[in-house]
Amino acid sequence: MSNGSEFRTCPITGKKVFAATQNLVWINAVTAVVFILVGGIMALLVGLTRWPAVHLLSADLFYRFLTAHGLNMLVFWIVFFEIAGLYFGSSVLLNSRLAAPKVAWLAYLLMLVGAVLVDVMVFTGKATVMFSSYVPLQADPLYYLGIILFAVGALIGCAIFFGTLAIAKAEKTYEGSVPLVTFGLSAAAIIAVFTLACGAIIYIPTLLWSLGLITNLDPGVYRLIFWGFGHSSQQINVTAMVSVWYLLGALTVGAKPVNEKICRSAFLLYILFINLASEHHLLTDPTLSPYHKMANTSYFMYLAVLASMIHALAIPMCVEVAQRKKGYTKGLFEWLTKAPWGEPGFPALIFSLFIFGFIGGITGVVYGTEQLSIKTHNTWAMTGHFHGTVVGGTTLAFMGLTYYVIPLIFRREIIGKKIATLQPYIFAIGIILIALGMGGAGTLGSPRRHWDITFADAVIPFSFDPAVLFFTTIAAIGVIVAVVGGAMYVGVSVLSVFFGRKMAPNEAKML
Ligand code: HEM
Ligand SMILES: [Cu+2]
Repeated sequence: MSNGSEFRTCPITGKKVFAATQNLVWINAVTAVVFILVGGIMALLVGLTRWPAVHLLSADLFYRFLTAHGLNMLVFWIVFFEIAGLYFGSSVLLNSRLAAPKVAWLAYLLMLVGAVLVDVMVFTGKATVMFSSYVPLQADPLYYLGIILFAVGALIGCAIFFGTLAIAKAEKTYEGSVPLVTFGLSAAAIIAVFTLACGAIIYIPTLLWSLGLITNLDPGVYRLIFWGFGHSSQQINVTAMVSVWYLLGALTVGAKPVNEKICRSAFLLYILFINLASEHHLLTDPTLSPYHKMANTSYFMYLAVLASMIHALAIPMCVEVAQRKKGYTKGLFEWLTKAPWGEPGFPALIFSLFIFGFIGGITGVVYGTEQLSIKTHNTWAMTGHFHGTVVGGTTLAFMGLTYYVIPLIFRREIIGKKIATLQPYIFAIGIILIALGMGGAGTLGSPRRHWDITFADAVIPFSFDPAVLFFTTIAAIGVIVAVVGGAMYVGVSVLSVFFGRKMAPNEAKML
C-alpha cells in the first residue's frame, strides 16, 4: 500500500494517476465483476425457471436465487463499480491525490464483509426475503447487519470522494470549474448520501426487530422509508450512468458538451426532484392520499424526467458536433454511420442511451402514473421496465467504460478485442428481448417473482392468456442471449486484468 503521494502521468490523457487511487479503483472494479458473475449465474437459473418449457429450479431455490440475483446485481455489482467510478472521477480526472486511502480500504472491507454476509445468509436459505425484504417477511439478523455494513462502507466511499474534491480544490490541481463528468458524479454522490441515510433509518430498526428487541414494525412505514433507499439508489445509477455517457462520448469520438451550463443544470434537477419518484412504489398502497400521489408522481417527478431528456438530447448532439468537425458532414446521418461502431465504447453508449430512453424511460414514466401502476404493479412488466433502465442503461454503460479503464488505469492490453467489440451488441439484443418479453407477458397479467407462471398447482383453478407463453419464450431467448453477452464481458475483463500484456509506461494506446 502506498502513502498516497506516488503517481505516474498517463501518456494518453496527461492526467496524474496516483498509485493509491489506481489500486483502489482496481480492487473495487474487480470485485464488482465478481459480483456480476454471481448475479449472472443466478439470472440464468431464475430465467430458465420462469420459462415453462424448462422450469428448472424448485420453488425454494427459485426464491433464494431470485433474492441473490437482485442483491448481487442491483446492489453489489453496481455499487462497487460506482465506488471505483467515484475514486476515478475525483482523483484521476482532477489530477489529485485521493483523500485518506487507508480509510478507503476500510470502506472496501466493510462493503466486502457486508456483501459476503448477505450472500451467505441468502444462499443458506436464511434470508429468502427478496431484494426489497418487506416487513413482515423476516430474515436472519446477520442479513440486515450485512446490508448495514455494506451501506456504511459505501457512505465512507462517498466521503472519500468529497474529501478528494476538497483536496483538489485546496491544492489547485485543476483550473476553472470541475469537469462535467466529475460534476455529474458529485450529483450522484449527493443523492447517495440521502439514499444511504434512508437505508440506515430503515435497516437499523429492522435489524432490532429481527433480533426480537422491537416487536412491532409497521409495513406501511417500512415501505415508505425503504423506497427512499431502494428507489433513490436507482437515481444514483441514472446519474452515474449519464456521467459515464459523457465520458464514453469523449473517449470514443472526442465529444464535448455543446452547452455545459444546460447539462450541469440538468444534474441539479436530479438532485432536487428525483427522490420524489420514490413514491411510485407506493401507488397501490392505501397509505397516501390519491391527491398526494398524483401531485407527486405525475407532476413534480417530471422535473427529473426533464433532466434525463436534456441529457438524452445533449449527448447525441455533442457526438454529432464532434463527428461533423471531423468532416463527416454528408447528408443527415453520415456522422452516425461513420461513427466508431467497431470499438466497444460507442455501441455501448448508443445502446445504453437507446434502451434506457426508449424502453426503460418511457415505460417508467407511463407505469409511474397512478392509473397504470394499478394495472402493472407486481407484474412482469415492471421487471421488463427496470431491466431496461438498470441493465440496458446503467450496466451496459459501465461495461463499455471497463474496456477503456483496463488499458488507461490498469495498463493492461485487452485480451479478445473482437469479443469485446461484439459484446455490447449481444448484451443489448438480449436485454431488448428480455424487456419486450417481460413487458408483453406482464401486460397480459403475468406476475413478477412467481415460480410457476402456468399456475399448474394453483389451489383455485386459474386460466391465463396463452399469449403469455409466447412472451415468456421471447424473454427466455433474451435471458440466454444476455447471459452469453454478460459472460463475454466477465471473460474479457477478467482475462485482460490478470493476464493482459502489461503496457509500457509511455505506451499511448487505448484499444
Ligand atoms: C444477463 C442479464 C440478466 C438477466 C438474464 C436477468 C433476468 C432476470 C429475471 C428472469 C428476473 C426474475 C423476474 C421475476 O421472476 O420476477 C430478474 C429479476 C431482477 N433483476 Fe435481473 N437479469 C439480468 C441482469 C440484471 C442486472 C444487471 C440487474 C441490476 C443491475 C438486475 C436486476 C434485477 C432485479 C432487481 C430483479 C428483481 C428481484 C426481485 O424481484 O426481488 N438484473 N432478472
Ligand atoms: Cu422506483
